[in-house]
Amino acid sequence: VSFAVASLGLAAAFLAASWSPAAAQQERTPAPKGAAVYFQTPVDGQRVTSPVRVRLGLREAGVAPAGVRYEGSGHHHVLVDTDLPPLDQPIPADFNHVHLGGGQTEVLLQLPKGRHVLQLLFADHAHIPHNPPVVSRKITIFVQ
Ligand SMILES: [Cu+2]
Repeated sequence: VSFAVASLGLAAAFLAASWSPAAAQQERTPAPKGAAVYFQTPVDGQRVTSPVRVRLGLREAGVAPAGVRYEGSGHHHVLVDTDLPPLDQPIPADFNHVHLGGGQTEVLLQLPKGRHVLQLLFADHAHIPHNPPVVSRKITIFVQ
């Protein structure tokens, strides 16, 4: 009896593993050739006041609102004081991950005083980063 229970436990664990989100992950959208994102403002090391007006630049790709599947496009995300999220799933939506889901190319960020690190990450209609990811350098700003 104890052997049967153990086998069932293993079978259940195997099923759980094979149905995990990682196993069911979607195929990532290929990055548009030559695509790049960068900060127009602020610049690295800049002293700013909140709200911080962040203006984004994009090369060799188009902007489309979240949910709109259009070849060679995606929408912007500003990462605030965080490292890159997992690249095979939708980018989280919280204070540290700001989605410009309407297709905006600039955003006002409310930031507490102090040092902050910002980075841009472009992603497809489903908020999943392209393959390879279209990502900017990190910049550091100082909110006074
Ligand atoms: Cu998004």
